[in-house]
Amino acid sequence: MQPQEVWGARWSDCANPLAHRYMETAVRKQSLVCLAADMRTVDELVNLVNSVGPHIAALKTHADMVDDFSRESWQRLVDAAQQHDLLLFEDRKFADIGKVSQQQMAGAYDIRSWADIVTAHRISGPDIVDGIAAGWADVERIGGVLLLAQMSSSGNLLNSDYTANTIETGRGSPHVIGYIGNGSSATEVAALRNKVGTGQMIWTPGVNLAVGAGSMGQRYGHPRDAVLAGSDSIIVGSGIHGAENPVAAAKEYAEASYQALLMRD
Ligand code: S5P
Repeated sequence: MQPQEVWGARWSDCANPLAHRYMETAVRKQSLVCLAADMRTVDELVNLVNSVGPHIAALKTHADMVDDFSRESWQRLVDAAQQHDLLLFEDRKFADIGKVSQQQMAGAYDIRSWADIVTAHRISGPDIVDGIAAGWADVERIGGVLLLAQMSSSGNLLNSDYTANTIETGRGSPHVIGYIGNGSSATEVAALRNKVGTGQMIWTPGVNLAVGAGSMGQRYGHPRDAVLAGSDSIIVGSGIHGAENPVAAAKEYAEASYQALLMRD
């Protein structure tokens, strides 16, 4: 099947080329899984990506939790992501003023040079998006921002007014490819989709085949329910890297998410 048949309005209405790249990869691999590769060493990261790579459509990192991060060691992960046709998504959750965010795209991690997607909070004001985009422009690259419109953790402060303001910031921005939604609640994802419309993506953490409470306030919903409610990518961490057999787990999440996409109107 062609991506436009599978994705319908999402394909035709999402203008951003990065969104199309993700959607094409997802169809080719029959997976909406973004792997949250929360590992502490580059070796572990590269091994995990090389084993589950065929079953995932994007790769999310937290570079600042990696003990042996260096520009040289990280290049091995960037190469692995490229080999598996994965957009590389640094979950930096920027939250400072625009000009500081621009500088934080550089620095020791030099996120601007290798990340295709980053996350940002809306809390400091709408200019954070321009700051991040300026960071990419400094190295003549273009990337996409996912704004945190909801969170999966219990007790978070992102209420529905905040969500509405976040969508207002992102709507029509050439730099905002979509939003992070709360995958643990199909009701919240559906409400977010309703506000966002069809023109931008929603990526959802807080999904696990074992639904319920996770550790330290994390909450989990079923990947199928998140996708049916309007999620375009399920962000899965421990469900895959914490499984006894990560490859088998990645296949299960891929199948659950892709079947749900095919069922979605
Ligand atoms: O609200 C959020 C937003 C994000 S990006 N809740 C989250 O859990 N995340 C991220 O998703 C978090 O940083 C982690 O990398 C991943 C969830 O991991 P899991 O092990 O709970 O699946």
